[in-house]
Amino acid sequence: MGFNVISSDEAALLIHDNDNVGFSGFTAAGTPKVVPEAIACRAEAEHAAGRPFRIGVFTGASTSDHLDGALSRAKAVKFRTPYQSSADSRAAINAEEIAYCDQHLSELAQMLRYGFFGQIDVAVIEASSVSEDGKIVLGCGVGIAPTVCQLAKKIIIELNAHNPKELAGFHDIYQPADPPLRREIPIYRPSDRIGVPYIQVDPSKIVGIVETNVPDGVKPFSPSDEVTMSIGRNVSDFLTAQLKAGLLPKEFLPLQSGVGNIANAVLGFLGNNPHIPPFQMYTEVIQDSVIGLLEEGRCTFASGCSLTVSDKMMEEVFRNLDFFRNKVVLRPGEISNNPEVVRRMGLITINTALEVDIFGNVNSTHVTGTKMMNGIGGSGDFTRNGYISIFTCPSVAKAGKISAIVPMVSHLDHSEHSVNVIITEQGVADLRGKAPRERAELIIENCAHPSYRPLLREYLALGRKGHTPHYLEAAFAFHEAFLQSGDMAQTSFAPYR
Ligand code: 0RQ
Repeated sequence: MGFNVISSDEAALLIHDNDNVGFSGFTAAGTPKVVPEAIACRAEAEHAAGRPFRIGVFTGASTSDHLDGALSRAKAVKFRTPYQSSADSRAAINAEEIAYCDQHLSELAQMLRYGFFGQIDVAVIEASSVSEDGKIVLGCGVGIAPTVCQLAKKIIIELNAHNPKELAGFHDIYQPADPPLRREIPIYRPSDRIGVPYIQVDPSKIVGIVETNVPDGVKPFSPSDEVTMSIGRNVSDFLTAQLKAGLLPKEFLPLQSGVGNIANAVLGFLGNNPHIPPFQMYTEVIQDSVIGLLEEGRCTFASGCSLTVSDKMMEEVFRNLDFFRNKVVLRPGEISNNPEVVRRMGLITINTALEVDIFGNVNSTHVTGTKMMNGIGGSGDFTRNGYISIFTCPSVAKAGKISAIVPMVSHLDHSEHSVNVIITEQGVADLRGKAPRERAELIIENCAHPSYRPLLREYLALGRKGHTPHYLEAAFAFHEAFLQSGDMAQTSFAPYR
């Protein structure tokens, strides 16, 4: 190979204080592993020598501890976008040590091309292979890799031998032209391929290849508990009823589901539901449960931005790459999450809320309005444009001391105008075509935990006459009670009566 093979420490020396660095990957899948850790060590050494060293970090979505964890602990991150889910990164963001821009995932690549975030100095890309003429075959996640490869002055490749060469053919790399020249994204079915299976770069930009052999390290799911199972069952029953009522086409519609245990349980129930025909997925993260559904033929095709499956499941996929090659496609985030495609294909979207207010507004990101949890991720890309947009969450958190259903959300990510259906373990509130007071009654009676229903009914009764019957002085009484006593159940509306 004509490229310079260098160590991760040598790669880290190619990155300078204040650089904007774009990384491949989406979740832990396809995220570089050894170069970010070497950058973290370099930052620590620079700080010990009394010199500044902090970079801007741009990724497709969340990463792994190799990246967000290591760089945050080393205090090496100045700016971060668009999404993270690392405890160390979260702590630094909430301590205001990292400036975090919580961004719709589908929009970041185009915003980088438009120049809204400044110059990308270096791209660090995990690859399965790279050819002399600059064709890069990625690992298991794509994210913003095509765009940062195009924009960066220098490209560092982490060539990960753990990825089999046969991953070639799984990716569909396509970048839309920018306005005013953009045409429609020509995807009409989840299985449509519109690009090429590699990223083409100018080989002279590749300044070094770092050889590795490290798995993505995705953790397996914890077994579903009763609450998660009930949410999964409620989603599945709701969609079956929609089919029976003729409100969904009889062949069903492509599904998007968020990440995590709830999404896993939902997919499990849909897979086992004989009333739901075999379906396709057009989603961002293809997780363990989807692999099982593909094998069983319950899911016939999965389009995503990453194969985020546990190491054990990944071995299964790697053993059967020929089976999966015709059933899976990995796309850049701006295509897997593209609002135009989501609207055209009519996706059933299922995402997770932290809290929901009685009028149907959703907070997916902030605890008590101030502390960032992870970020909006792709939930907004899908919710605003889906055929039916569903939000799920347990009705209470922290052993019942927090109600997920509140009078007014303490932060707004998805407004009542975009949210169609709320589903908790208690039941379903179908908000379509309902006025605010009707929505409130449905959410309180069907979704709130029984122990919080009297308080929520009391708030609604307090509300002033108007289209949306809020009582602003008391709108955050649940949150204030939690901040003061650690328990939302201590809320009292007596002062407002
Ligand atoms: O706390 O971790 O201390 O136990 O929040 O909650 O119920 O385990 O659910 O892991 O799915 O996370 C919204 C954060 C939910 C996530 C969110 C506490 C709760 C627990 C986690 P512990 P659960 P999850 C996909 C698309 C972004 C939007 C999206 C998320 C912890 O799903 O980031 O869907 N979504 N993006 O106890 C305070 C409340 C709470 C609360 C729960 N109201 N107040 N704490 N918790 N409700 C992502 C991508 O784009 C890749």
